[in-house]
Amino acid sequence: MRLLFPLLLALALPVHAQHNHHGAAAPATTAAPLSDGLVKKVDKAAGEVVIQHGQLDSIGMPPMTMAFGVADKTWLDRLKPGDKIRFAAEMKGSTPVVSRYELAK
Ligand SMILES: [Cu+2]
Repeated sequence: MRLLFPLLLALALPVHAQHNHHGAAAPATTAAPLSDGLVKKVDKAAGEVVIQHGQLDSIGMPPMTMAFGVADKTWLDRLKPGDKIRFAAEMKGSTPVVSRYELAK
């Protein structure tokens, strides 16, 4: 029993630390954090914007270039290829959607 306890403690600690880290990275009281993105293409007919994005923790995505829907279709008139944005993404059903964004300086 004396040997087992420290072993269990050692096994339990990393899990606990990970849990705390996750909680600190995504506080429940604030909106999804903004991630960096570069607008590659705007497709008004499809209602999509193709964004080269960084890590998106809100929808569990590694950096890549992909199409997103938009929460507000008027954004498709404002965004243009080459725009650097900071944006939040969320899943709407099975579609990743830009839920808000701001132009990056
Ligand atoms: Cu992606």
